[in-house]
Amino acid sequence: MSVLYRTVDQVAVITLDLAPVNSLGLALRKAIRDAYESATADENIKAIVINSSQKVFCAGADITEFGTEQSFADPSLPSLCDLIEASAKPVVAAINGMALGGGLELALAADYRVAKTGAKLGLPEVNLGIIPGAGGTQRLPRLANVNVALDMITSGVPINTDKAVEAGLLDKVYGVETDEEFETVAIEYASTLADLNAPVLSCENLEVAADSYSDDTFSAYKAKIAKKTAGYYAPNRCVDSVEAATQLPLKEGLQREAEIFQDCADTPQARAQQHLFFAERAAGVIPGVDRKVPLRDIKKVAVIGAGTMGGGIAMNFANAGIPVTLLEIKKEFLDNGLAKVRQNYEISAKRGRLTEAQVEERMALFTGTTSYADLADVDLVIEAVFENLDVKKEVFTELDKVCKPGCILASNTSTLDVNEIAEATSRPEDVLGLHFFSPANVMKLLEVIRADKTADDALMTTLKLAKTIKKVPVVVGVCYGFVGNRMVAPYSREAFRVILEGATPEQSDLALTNFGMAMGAVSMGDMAGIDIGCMAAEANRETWEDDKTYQALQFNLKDLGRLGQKTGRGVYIYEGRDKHNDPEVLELAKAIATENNIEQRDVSEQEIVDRAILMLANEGAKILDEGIAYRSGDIDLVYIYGYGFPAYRGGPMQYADELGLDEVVKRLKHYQQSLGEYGERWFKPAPLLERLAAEGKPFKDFQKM
Ligand code: T1G
Repeated sequence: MSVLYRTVDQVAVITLDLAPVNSLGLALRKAIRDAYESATADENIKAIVINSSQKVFCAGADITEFGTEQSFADPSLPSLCDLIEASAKPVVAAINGMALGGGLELALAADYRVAKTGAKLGLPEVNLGIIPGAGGTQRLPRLANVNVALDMITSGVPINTDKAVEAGLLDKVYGVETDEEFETVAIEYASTLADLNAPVLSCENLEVAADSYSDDTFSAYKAKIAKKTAGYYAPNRCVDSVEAATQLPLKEGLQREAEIFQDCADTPQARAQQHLFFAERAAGVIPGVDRKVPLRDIKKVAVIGAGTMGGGIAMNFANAGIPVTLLEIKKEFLDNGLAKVRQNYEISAKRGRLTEAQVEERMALFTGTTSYADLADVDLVIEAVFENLDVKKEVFTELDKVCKPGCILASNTSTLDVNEIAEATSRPEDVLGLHFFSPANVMKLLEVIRADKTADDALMTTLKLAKTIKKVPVVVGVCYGFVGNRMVAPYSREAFRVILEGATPEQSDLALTNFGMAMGAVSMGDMAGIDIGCMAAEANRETWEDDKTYQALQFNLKDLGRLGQKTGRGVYIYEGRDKHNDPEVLELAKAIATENNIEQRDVSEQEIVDRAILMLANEGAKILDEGIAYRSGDIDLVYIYGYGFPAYRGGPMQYADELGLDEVVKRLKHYQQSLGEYGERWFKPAPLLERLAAEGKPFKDFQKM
């Protein structure tokens, strides 16, 4: 059953009982309607309570139904809310936990709302590229006010019970321990309401508080969120729908909301963001590994190397309340590392993100040492030393000697072979890679490198730990650059190559930022360091040395000592935070072009986007085919959370799926021909891409094992 129904002292209790989150699919909607109609038809029933048997109250509409007829099949969620709102008997929504999306809308249609301490109320539809579509944009501004509605609906961020009471969305909050106690007090409250003939409320009789908005409220609000929501379609539509609540009676407002909902629902952005919702959850499923494998206990962590990466990595654990030991070979380096960590926390405190007390609490979780012997009782060690295989092997040999059995030994390497590192120990089953992205305490992506002998429980333990430290973990296989850095090579190659062909660095960057990338590849190269990019290319020379123009501009700049931001000059000239084009670089590019018979021309924005972005998808196809990533959604998560790919496009693989793989092949083949020898060399469609395109299948249908 998806709904439990019982009566207690003339109060009907309708309990949503569909694990794990009471998602409001058609079956549950029907069950709620049937139970509700039984309660309204029963003359002995004087009030109705709607509550939940799950840890959440309700997670809203069933997202798996989106795009199917079931999503709107009768009773649709809007019609169910209208039915509840029309009740002649008082209906109390008893919110025990998260009430999100349609779950909150159901509660807003009730006459009264009570909550258990710790519950949260939110309308996160905007994160799925849509707007609340079951009355949220019409009832919330009426029950609370325009500002509360705009903030909740355009941000998608839930509010706690204090804020909900303040906004007028909750009538009571109970600090009871158990759901049983909560149900009892909710029933008593409903019974009292009925006995007192408390009014049965309907938003139909409610106007939006006139003093909570003015003529320019909505245009001003759009301007206020413009920077944060740049490129996204749904946030402004959320504002439009809330505005309709101030202009139309409820019935017409609900119709307007439905129109705007539909306008958002069938868009690439909505499909992209819903794809990412499921991709994040699917990334935790590792083929052939039992999700319920007993996990190792991680109580204490150590990080080897107190540099920028090591310190940042360690902060993640302290932030989660996990004691962390920082090890450095020299006391001076250790002290510098700990001072840098404290400085980072103090900057957060200055910005109001932390209190001074919290800074001290977190620093108290740090211990520093220069002796490996102090790592004897830790449960996980993360090595973040110099990116050199021999150095890393030495560290792992030492760790193998001192760390207790079962301690997980992880390398933060960004490119090296984790299998070789594992072989430097007597316990390869305990070894894996944890590739953090700089700044390690900020970037959410964590590539978890599963080596050939990594034990399942070690792998699943790190996936759970990643969530504890608020990272988005993606399991990847062993190859040069794993997934993210391997794909960034051809992407960046194209972004620089177009400069040799006549585009300016600014045009290259602008094409990609207009596409939605957080930063263009040329600026990213300057920020990471031109020498770093050259070093990575050198490590892979055998893959490109037949192309004399490969990273030619970067190698020249490196030889000129122009290493990017850190030296004030790279591709661009840097004056403080300002960045300027440099005519010298254009001259250098032209000289390289002439030397290599590259004809300079105007390169369109679309061509730059096609070449760089479709190179990501093409390399991603190879990665899928080699089993380095389990599914295309995993690759998308890497690019969304590690490389600033816009979520409203869903990631490089989703973007290719949305274009259609046959179109992707067509465009790659166009460049294969139009770019002469260079095109022939670099634009061959990956075999898996061609295969799926021929079968008319998207990347998302492919899973290697
Ligand atoms: N629909 C379908 N499945 C859902 C779901 C949903 N709304 N929410 C969660 N799941 C699945 C999820 O995929 C996972 O499945 C399992 O439940 C546990 O989820 C008209 C149209 C509630 C905070 O956006 O934010 O209402 O991987 O791992 O960490 O206006 O789930 O086990 O197979 O996330 O405890 C708006 C989405 C919908 C809320 C719980 N609602 N969910 O987090 O568990 S649109 C949302 C969440 C809407 C109306 C509109 C979280 C959670 P599996 P989980 P959790």
